[in-house]
Amino acid sequence: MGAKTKTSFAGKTPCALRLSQSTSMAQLNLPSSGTGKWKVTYFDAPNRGEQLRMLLTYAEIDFEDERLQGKFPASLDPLRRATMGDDTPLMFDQVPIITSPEGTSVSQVAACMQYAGKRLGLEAKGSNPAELDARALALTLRAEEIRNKVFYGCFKPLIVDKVLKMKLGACASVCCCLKSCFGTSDSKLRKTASLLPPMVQNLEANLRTNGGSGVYFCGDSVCYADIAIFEVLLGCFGFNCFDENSLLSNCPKLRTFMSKMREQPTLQNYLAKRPANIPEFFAEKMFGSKAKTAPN
Ligand SMILES: N[C@@H](CCC(=O)N[C@@H](CS)C(=O)NCC(=O)O)C(=O)O
Repeated sequence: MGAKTKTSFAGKTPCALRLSQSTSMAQLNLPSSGTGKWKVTYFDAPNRGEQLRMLLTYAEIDFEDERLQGKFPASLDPLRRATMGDDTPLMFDQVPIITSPEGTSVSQVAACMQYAGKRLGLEAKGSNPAELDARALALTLRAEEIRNKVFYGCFKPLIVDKVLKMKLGACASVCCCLKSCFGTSDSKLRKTASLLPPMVQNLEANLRTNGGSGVYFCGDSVCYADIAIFEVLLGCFGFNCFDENSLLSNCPKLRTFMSKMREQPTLQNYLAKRPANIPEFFAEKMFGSKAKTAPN
């Protein structure tokens, strides 16, 4: 295992209490190698794995926050199949993964959200649970599409720019030429940024067509999909090229959703500690100097 930092969040409800009292681990045929605590394994960054930390925090679970330290992606090597063989907890040599108190590890972040969400009582609730869960999973996968297209799409140029500047010094014309070869010119970046407004409009439509109160995305209460959407939007809104107020000006339901989520009592400490500008924070962490995060 690589060096890691463990961060515990003050939890009030031990997850063991949330397991069915009448079902033993043997009946469930679960591995018995768990630590008794939920564990999130991800890089020491507030990106794809962050929604899992937010989910467990929202549910007031005292979890192990395993943050892989060191260079990306080498810090993952100790956990990979090449190192650990079939004992690896990683199905696809990637993180995030979530590990249950009994030792079951799940890969693919949407599956992690669904698995932990359902176990912790944060499934989509209503009279048609199978349909609602399909809706929740679809929304969680949509959150990943938004992350891949918009968050990482806007983040890539920042990284390329930093790497080029580090490798090539201040040679502006070479950097400019390489940036356009890598597809990170300003026009391409604007094109990437232009993907978010229609996605936001579409989320508004999905709140409108939610059978419940229309405050959350599935039914009347917060489920794992709400956490996924909230977390990715917070990350995207951190880029300089986006202004949350104007993006949401004709999305009354999404505006209400964002403020309701921001007001959740169990997220208050977490949100207060979370960096306001995730792209800036991540770039600083990777490159250690002030970075401009996207075109204005
Ligand atoms: N589709 C996967 C994507 C996971 C993924 O790309 N993880 C990245 C970090 S964000 C990773 O582990 N990269 C290291 C590698 O692939 O070697 C998911 O939803 O979890």
